[in-house]
Order: sequence, then C-alpha cells, then structure tokens
Amino acid sequence: LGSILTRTRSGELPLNTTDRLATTSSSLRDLILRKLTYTLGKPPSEARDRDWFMATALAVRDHVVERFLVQMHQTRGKEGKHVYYLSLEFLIGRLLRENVGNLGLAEELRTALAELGVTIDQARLAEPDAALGNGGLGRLAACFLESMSSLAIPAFGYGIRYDHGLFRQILRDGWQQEFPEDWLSFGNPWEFARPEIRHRIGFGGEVTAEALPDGDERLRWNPGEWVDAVAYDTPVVGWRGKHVNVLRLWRARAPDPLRLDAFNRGDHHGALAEQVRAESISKVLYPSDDSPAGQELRLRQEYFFTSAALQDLLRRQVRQAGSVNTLAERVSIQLNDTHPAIAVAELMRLLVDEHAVAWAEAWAITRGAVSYTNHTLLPEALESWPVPLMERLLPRHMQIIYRINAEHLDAVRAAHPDDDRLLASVSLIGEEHGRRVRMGNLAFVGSHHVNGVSALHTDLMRQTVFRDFNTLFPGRIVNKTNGISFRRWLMQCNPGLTGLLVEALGPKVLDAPDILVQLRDLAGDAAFQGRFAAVKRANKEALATMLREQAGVRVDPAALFDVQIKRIHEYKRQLLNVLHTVALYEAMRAQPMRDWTPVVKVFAGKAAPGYHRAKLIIKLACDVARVVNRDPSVRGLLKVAFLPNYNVSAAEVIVPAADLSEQISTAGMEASGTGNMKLALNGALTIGTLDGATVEMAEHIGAEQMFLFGLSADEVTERRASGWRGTQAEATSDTLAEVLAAIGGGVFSPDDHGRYGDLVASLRAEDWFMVAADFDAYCAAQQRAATLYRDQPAWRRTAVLNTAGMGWFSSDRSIADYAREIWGVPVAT
Ligand code: B1N
Repeated sequence: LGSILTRTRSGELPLNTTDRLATTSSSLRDLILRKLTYTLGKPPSEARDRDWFMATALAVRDHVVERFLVQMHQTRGKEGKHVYYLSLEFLIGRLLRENVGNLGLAEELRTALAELGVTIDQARLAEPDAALGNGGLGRLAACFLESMSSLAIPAFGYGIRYDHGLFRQILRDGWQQEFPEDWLSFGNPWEFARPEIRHRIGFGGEVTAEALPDGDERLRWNPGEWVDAVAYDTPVVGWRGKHVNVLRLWRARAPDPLRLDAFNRGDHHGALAEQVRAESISKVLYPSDDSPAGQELRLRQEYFFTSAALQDLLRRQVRQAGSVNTLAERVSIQLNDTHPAIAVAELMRLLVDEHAVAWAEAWAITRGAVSYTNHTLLPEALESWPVPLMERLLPRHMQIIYRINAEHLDAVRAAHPDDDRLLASVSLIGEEHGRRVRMGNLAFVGSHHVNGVSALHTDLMRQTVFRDFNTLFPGRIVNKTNGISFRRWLMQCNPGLTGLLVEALGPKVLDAPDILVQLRDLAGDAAFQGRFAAVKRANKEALATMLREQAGVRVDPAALFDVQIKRIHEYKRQLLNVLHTVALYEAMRAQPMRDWTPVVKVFAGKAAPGYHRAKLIIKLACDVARVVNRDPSVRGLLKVAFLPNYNVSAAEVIVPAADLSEQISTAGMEASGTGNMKLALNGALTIGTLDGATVEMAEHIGAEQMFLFGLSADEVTERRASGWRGTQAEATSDTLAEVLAAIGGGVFSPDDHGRYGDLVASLRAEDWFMVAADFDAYCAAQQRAATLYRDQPAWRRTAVLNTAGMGWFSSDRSIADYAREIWGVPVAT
C-alpha cells in the first residue's frame, strides 16, 4: 500500500502503512504480544485462551482499521449513494475467523500464534457468539452486511447493541429452560465506543400548536421523557479486504446518570429509577421469531433505534450536501421487516418539524428514500400497535400517520369510489381488535419498493396480505430471493470442501461462485467423489464429537446424518420429523434383523419462551431419543440427538457435516429459509416441501437431485377450505395410526401418559399444519433417501450436484440485485 496521506487539521500527514502493519507472521506475532501486554496487561505466562482471543482480535482489528483508513483516503469526496440497512436483529456470531479470512491473514495468523504456543482454535473458540438475533431474519442481515462490504457498496447497518442477546437454552429432563446470555461480560474487542455520537430520543409528552404569521400553524412535539442513543461501531470487512463498512449499534443511556437530589434525600432506588427505565431499552433482545412481542418495551426499542438511525443519517446528509433536499438521491433506507416501519413517520417528522420541509416535498423525499422487506405472511406475525399506546408514546407520530392515511385513502377513494371494503383493507388503521396501526401498511405506502424474500413468497404476498395494495400500486412489489455469505457458510466453516473446490475449479471459484456449475462434469468421477466423501466424513466425525460431548449421544459417523436445525415452530414441522422417527423405530422393532440404513437424527433449535406447543415438541423429541437410543433391538442403527443451545457457532459445525437437510415446512408458510441454502451448498441432499426458496433451489439443482414431497401451497389452501381433518389421513395410513397411538398412549412418556394427548388430538382434528396430511408422502421420501444412501456412489454424485447448483444463492447475488433494482446503487461486476 505504501504511503497514504491522512488529513489532519493542520494539513496532510503521511501515514506509512507498509511500515506500520506489514502482514508477516512475525509482525503479527509481535502485535498480538503487544496487545496482550499493554492493552490487556497480562504476561504470556498468565494468558488464558480468552486473553489470546482478545489480543488476537485487537491485532486483527488494527488491520481492519488500516484498510478503513486507506479506503477513506481513496474515496474521499467521491462516495456515491449510501445504503442504510435498518434491522432490529444482526445475528453476527463470532467474527474472528470471518475477519481473518476476509483480510487474507489466516496462514500468517496460524504461524504467529503457533510461535506463541497457541492454536487458532484455542483463540477462536474463546470468542463469545454474538446472538443479537433470533434466526433467519437476523442472520440474513449479517450476511447482507458482509456482502455489501464485499461488493464495496457504501453502507451502514443500524441496530441495537443489546446487553443480552438470545437466551441460552438448557434442556433439563428434555424441557427447555432459558438463561440470560452475556456476550459482553469480558468486553468486546471488535467495537469502538463512540460516546461523542449521541442522539436524543423522545417519548410521550404532548404536541403543541404554534400559529405562524401566514395563518398556518406549526406543530411541536414536547416529549415527556428523553433517552440518549450512544453509538458503538463494529467495522465489517469484505472479502479480500476490499472495503470496510460499519455496523452501528445503539445503546440506550439516561441523559442524567442519576437523580442526585433523590440520592441525597436517601432515596437510593428512586435516584436510579429513570436510568433503569431508560437503559432497559437496550437491555435484552426479544426472543420472538415469526410472532410479535406486542409489549410497550418492544415499541420503545423499535422507535429508539429507528430515530437514532434517521437522525444520524440526516446529520451526515446535511454535513455533506448542505441540506436535506437531495436525501432521496443520496441515500437508500432499507427496512428489515416492519420492526423499523415507524421510520416512515419519524422521517416525516424530522423533515417537516425539524428541517421545515413542506409536507408534500417531505413525502416525496421519504418515499424516494425508503424501501421495505417483508419476511413473513403468518397473520399473527404482522405487527400492529394499539392506537392508544401510540398516542401515549408517540403522539406526534400518530398525528402524522393520520395525515398520511387521510391522503392515502383520499387517493384510493378518488380512483375507486364507493369501495368501502377496499378502503378498510388498505387503511393504515385496522379496526379488527380495537383500533391499531398496521405497520405493514405504513411501510408499504411509505416505500418505493416492497420486496419478498423468495419467488413463491413474493407471489403469495401479491395474492394475500398485499393483494389490494398490489392492485393499487402495481410494480411496487418485487422479489429478492435471499442468499447466504459463501465466505462464512463455505470457506470458513468448511475449509476441507473449499480446498477441494479450489483444486478442482481453480481459485476463481472463491470470487465467482457461479462457476460451481462446472462441478457437474466431476459429479460422476469416482476419484472426485471419493475426495468429496472424505471431506464429508471428517466433518461428520467433528459433529459426532460435539453430539457426544454436548448431547450425550454416541453416533456412528458412517450413518446417514439427517439434520433439522432451525427455530422450533409448528409450521416448520419438527413434529413431522419426530413422527417419522417413531415410525422408523417401530418398523425396526418389528423386524430387528433387516439391514436397515443406519440413521442419526439431529435436531437443534430454540423455542420462544412462551410458545408452549414448541417446547412440548422439544420434550417429545427428547422423550423419543431416550427410548430409541437405549433400545438394544435397534442395535444402534437409529440414534436421535437433540443438541442444546443452537446458535451460529453450532451451525458452523453441523452444516458441513449433514447428509440430509430437513426443509419440511407446511407449503406456503416458510417465506424463504436460508438454512436450506447453507446445507445444500455443503453437499447435503434436501428432503423438503415446495416452499420458500427451496422451490428455486430445485430449479437450480434439479428436482431429481432432491427428495421433494407433500402438498403444494395451493393444495394446502384447498385442504383447509374443505374442512380437512387429520383423522382422514389416519384412516388410510396404518403407520400413522400406530405412531399416533403410541405417542398419544404414553409409550414415550411413561412418567406422564397424558403428556401428548392434546398434541395428538390436534393432529387428528384440524391438522392446521398438515402434519397428518403429509405424513405418508414424507415417509416415502425418507425411504427414497435411505435407499439412495446405500448406493454410496449414487449418493455422492447427487451430493456433488447439489453443491454444483448452489452458486446463485450467494448473498452477493441478492445484494447486487437490491443495489441495482431497489437502491439505485452501482455495483462493479
Ligand atoms: O426470515 C428469514 C426467512 O428465510 C424465513 O423464512 C423467515 O421465517 C424469517 C418477528 C421474524 N420472518 N419473520 C421473522 C423474526 C423476528 C421477529 O421478532 C418476525 N423471521 C422471519 C429471512 O428472510
């Protein structure tokens, strides 16, 4: 890099980067040692793994900062449009391996640490897993940030710096228990606290009107309560160190550290009450996935980070462009679901009330800048807030929403006179369960584009939740199929496969994943198959160790590893998988000496703490595991493991080791899925329904290379409308009847025979998730998988073809599509 110039107040100063941070292993070693000694204050003889991690991370962070300085120098004044990705969740997991990999420092670091007597894994595994998200939505935000850096798109991620991320799951006697997670307890070496970057966030109070000389009036919000948002910046470096963006997370602080008057009166609790109330906003992530939390604190979180983000970007806009007028040309604000949808009203408030922009112009700016991603069609997941709560907490925003709604409904009425049904359907205010603000509708009218996350999901959006909006605003709904970061979900988590791909296809595959299709020519090659299988085998041995240590289950790495890893939810149908497990178990007991394909069923995932049915399904999986694993007549040919505390780090071990990927949601209910992509990319075969992005995977991989089964989304709709009952399936399937009788009768719950009575009854009745309806088709697909596994060359060929078909599912492709078709940001290709 040589010497670059750095601007200071007194002129340009040369900054010699080659002298400062040469990337040899010895310079890296010295840097780590300096961090350990002078920043952590520990001699090497006293250092624990955690200290080595901290020292290493700080050294690596210096390299990231160096890249950042070079980039600032090179792009100063020439930066194009900025993207702002607003998300209540960023499920980033561990960062050491990602940053080291993207900087190209892996080999140097290995040598440097070896000279210090430490392995990379010792340091790496000491990093806490940053779980600032629930599942797919939060992980998508993390992959997207990494891709925006890799594509050199100038961007900020904006979210909340939760003190406590997603709860730690412990299984006690098979029941989920939740414990607080504490990722910050030993400090966070990746972040920079920016106490000088602070925005005031108001809540409550009232709105006053002030008459203007021209007869108009100006409305002013006088909040009754203030909270400060303080910035914490985590640099995100892209692939090959090309570009660095910033993830800016906000922490809530009280404007005053304590009430000294109360303290001096002896009221020590009262003196801190306001602080506790203010700081509770960034205390903990809501553990709700696909269901709204509905509490006031959640609305406070949503408004808190949205307002901080908008104030921050407006300040940057004014500093750089001199006014807010050109905002829509200079920024693109992406709303990750409706959680930041209050942005539409807040941006209007900031423009009209604080920057004195006329209403119509402010509306044009807002609609020009904002776009919204929808992630779910589940009716219970569509956010809405009671009008009285909004009026109390955000009175000015409520007025703004009423005015937006009035103008919106006037326009609808003008185009469609006398259509009360249409007006009620597209109104921003719903009347179904008391008067509520519909956040999806607010996001829709305030956005220039609204996108779904898979082709099927986007079609269903147009036909269902946003049907009327789609008629009123044709073309506003677009599709952007999700993707995954190939750096994290292939190169870093599966170095064995990555090495093999580079040997077979050349290093270009690391930068252009579409050339994975060339693997098709090698799929039938016995030598290549053998090497592909050897990589898988080594990964399965690593997973076997984890299952032994963390789930207490011993498994044979030669068995078919059948994995279902995701949040526990009825629509994801872990229950269907458990029913098949029981069917297989009963078949094995009936014919113990048949040559069964050995199978390991791996489950992992968390249930929302208040979701009792989901917790019962975990308990059932554990009950079945206990009975099956210790039954000698099974001869170890079927093992069931529920791995506790699923998180990003666990996924990084499971994904490379899977043979069979369970993507078995009730068709029409999984918006996209991204675990489906991670598993197939790593050579797992998919057993799945035609749902979410699995449909597009079948198009890219070839449906023949997958085990697809079950009702289609349209068929599910028809069944439900026709008054389907699970007993109809039970009447025609002896296997289903036996399985339901065994579970319902207490075979797996001898301590409580009635435990699964209601669960089984719901399958026999409405069977809303079509578990009974799809059971036979699912078992048949499972049988096809078990049969193919016995023909190892055929299985391996199919596994290679799966990896070969997955190049399109890189999050770089998703982000390039957002950039070109939604954000209007150029991308170099
Ligand atoms: O978003 C993922 C998709 O791949 C999944 O199919 C989808 O289920 C997931 C409320 C959600 N949808 N909605 C949520 C998360 C937290 C919350 O509080 C809803 N998560 C999804 C990425 O597109």
